[in-house]
Amino acid sequence: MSFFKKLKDRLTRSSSKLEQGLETIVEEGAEAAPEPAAPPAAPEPAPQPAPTPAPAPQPKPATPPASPSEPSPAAPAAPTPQPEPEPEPAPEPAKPGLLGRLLGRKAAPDAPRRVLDDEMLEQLEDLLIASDMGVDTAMRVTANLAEGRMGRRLSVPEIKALLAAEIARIMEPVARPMPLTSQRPQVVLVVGVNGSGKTTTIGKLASQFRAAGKSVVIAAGDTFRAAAVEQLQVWGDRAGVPVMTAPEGSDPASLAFDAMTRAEAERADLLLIDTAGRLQNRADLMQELAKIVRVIRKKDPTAPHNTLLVLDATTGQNALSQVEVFQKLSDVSGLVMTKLDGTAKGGVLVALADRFGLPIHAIGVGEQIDDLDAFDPEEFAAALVGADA
Ligand SMILES: Nc1nc2c(ncn2[C@@H]2O[C@H](COP(=O)(O)OP(=O)(O)OP(=O)(O)O)[C@@H](O)[C@H]2O)c(=O)[nH]1
Ligand SMILES: [Mg+2]
Repeated sequence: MSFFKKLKDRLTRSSSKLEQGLETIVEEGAEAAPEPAAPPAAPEPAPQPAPTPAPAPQPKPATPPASPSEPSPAAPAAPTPQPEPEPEPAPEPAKPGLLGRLLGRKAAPDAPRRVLDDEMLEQLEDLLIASDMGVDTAMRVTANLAEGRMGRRLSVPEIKALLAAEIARIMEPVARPMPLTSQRPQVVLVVGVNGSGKTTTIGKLASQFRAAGKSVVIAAGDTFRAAAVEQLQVWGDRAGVPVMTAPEGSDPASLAFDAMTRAEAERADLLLIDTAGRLQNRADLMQELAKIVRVIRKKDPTAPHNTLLVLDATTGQNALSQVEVFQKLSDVSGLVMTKLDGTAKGGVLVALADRFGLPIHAIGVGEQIDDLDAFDPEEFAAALVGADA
């Protein structure tokens, strides 16, 4: 099953809530008879002032969690249509972007339509806020959607397409796989609150990197909870990756140091360090993370090369404050969002992208190894609003 299909199937708590809301909004103000004259809001030459600088020209390899030069197995290198550098508003249908593709599909001609007015915009905004997109982002999305379209009659599929295009545009700049560096080992520190999915994500990443031919060492740096170590060992056994452990309650920094020593001795490509999410207080957590960093820097002053913050989508808006907190505690270089299955708060990812601009490396939609994949903005946007990609 393609990851998009999985994402779409599993993001339904978010998408069906949005979908139902859209249907209600449109039906509520729908016009009695479909005017034959009214052209279905065609993908007019994007009227937006395109505040985002044309998505960087770097080609985006559709590789999952990381961007190795070699393809990683979990990403069957799906060709990602690049948002073509838009030429002057083309007189003729240029290559359709997401919006064009979505709108290009035949909408039922007699689908209910509603004239876009202020009241409808406000309702759309509320709907987006209810999906945990946050007030600022919801306002921005609806404002851009409205640009040049006030007074037009829109159907649900058209609104979905417009929303998806707008969301994809916000997320495009942050969709970046975890960069793979030439350092050996490349040290990846994984942080996040208790239960966000750090250990599971490390297990999935280790398996995927392993399958891509990388040598990996895991440091079970959560010495707080014995179960965490066992959990990692299960993942490690499955993936054939060594897991360095230490007795419960021992110093995670010294474990990290030992793991670093081993990873260096074995010339491992990657060292993934798990950390505890639950500590008595923030100061303790900060101290613990700082000590881990200090110690591994004795071995490699440039480490850690990545600090991944793992966020649980079901916490909704709370994820925003977690980013703020962890940016103070550590040098967060990228995000992984887990548990997008099972939440009606998927919009929070849009808010995160809009607010922080931190790279989103991967998203998790379940508990199995291949339930983690690179973040693709168009697919995510389509899945979130319940459209086909
Ligand atoms: N449905 C779903 N569950 C997930 C996902 N990622 C992780 N989980 C589950 O979330 C729970 C917590 O995951 P952990 O990986 O233990 O989280 P953690 O951050 O290591 O937690 P602590 O070690 O307590 O700080 C586990 O039951 C995982 O199976 C996901 O993408 N989807
Ligand atoms: Mg854990």
